Amino acid sequence: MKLMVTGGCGFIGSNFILRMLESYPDVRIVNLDLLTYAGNLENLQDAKKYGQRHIFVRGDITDMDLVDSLLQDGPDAVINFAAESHVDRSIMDSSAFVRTNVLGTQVLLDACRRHGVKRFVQISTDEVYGSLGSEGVFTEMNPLAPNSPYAASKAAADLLVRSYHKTFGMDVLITRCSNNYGPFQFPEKLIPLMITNAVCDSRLPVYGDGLNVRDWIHVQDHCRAIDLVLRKGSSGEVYNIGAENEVPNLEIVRHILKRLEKPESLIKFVKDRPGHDRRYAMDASKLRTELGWKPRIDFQTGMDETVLWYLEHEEWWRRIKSGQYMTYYEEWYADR
Ligand code: NAD
Ligand code: TDX
Repeated sequence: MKLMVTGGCGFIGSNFILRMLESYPDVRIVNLDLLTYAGNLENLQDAKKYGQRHIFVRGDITDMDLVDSLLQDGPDAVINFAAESHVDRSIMDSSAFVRTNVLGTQVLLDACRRHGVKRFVQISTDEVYGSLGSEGVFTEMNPLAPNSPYAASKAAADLLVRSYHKTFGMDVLITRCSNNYGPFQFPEKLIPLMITNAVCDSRLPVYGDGLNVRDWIHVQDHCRAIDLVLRKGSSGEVYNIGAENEVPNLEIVRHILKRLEKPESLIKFVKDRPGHDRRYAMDASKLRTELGWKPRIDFQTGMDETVLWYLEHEEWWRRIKSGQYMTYYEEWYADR
């Protein structure tokens, strides 16, 4: 099987590439990634042992000529992970989000059509459904009601993908997953931010009252679900992915501090994120019943391994948490 993966140097894309290379000896992957601040080739060190089965191309998914040239020899499928993915950054400036997440998806869809690519998988998010109160869960039938510029750009991309199925009969699938955690997550996101700040005895900035709820899933369980959807999903369908694991933010932060034997006095309640979604909870029963997926990594074990991974890969995140990252950090957290 020949695949083109976009955004394969990011957190989830790199985990997916490593999983596919390891699981299927006949899989060959072209990885198109712009290496923005969030992309890191070091995430794919372990791909070196697979030689030419993984080919990295630095480039932009909005670059139509480049995408066309890469699709000349017709991969079997394109899996689109490439995105601007951080909600807070989309609040500071949404232009890159619209460019990559919306325009980039359109460029990929058109190129796939021109070159007769058999399958297109769009990696989307639970955030397109908006926010829940204390009750209920998101099913695939929920209306799209995004609240952040990031979520709005992902919802727009989902609608474009859907339209290429309805209008052109393209074989497309959309996966919508809840919050991921695990190795190689960029330390701007809640879990790695709190782990790395705690190691440095820096403050842990908790937004609002800390009682917003996210539904956490280990990145490897997410990647297994994408693999199943790619191979067995029904064309035109949307699949929710989630592990039924709702946790308030403050509980996660306290758990990390306890695990690292750091004091709770490091917690700093800061000004809330504007438009902060209160609660996400995914109903993934379609994926479970139709494709036989279920999560394998329980949260306690997954978190222990993740904290250990960040402790053992201090060089990886210390390099990231310098330079350009600090400029963002100081700007976003200045009045928080
Ligand atoms: P990430 O920010 O870690 O990685 C994004 C990757 O895309 C980076 O390697 C970056 O260099 C690349 N990229 C950005 N713009 C590009 C462009 N114009 N052309 C080519 N490459 C570009 O993101 P992630 O957390 O790995 O998320 C991957 C996908 O999964 C995203 O589409 C995101 O919306 C979705 N998702 C993420 C989560 C989560 O919890 N992280 C949950 C559900 C869905
Ligand atoms: O400093 C912080 N303090 C804090 O309290 C940060 C960075 C976050 N938070 C809160 C906000 C959220 O309630 O923690 C929760 C998780 O925040 P993020 O890690 O930024 O994730 P979230 O906004 O939930 O979005 C994530 O899940 C869905 C990913 O970043 C998206 O790419 C994915 O689509």
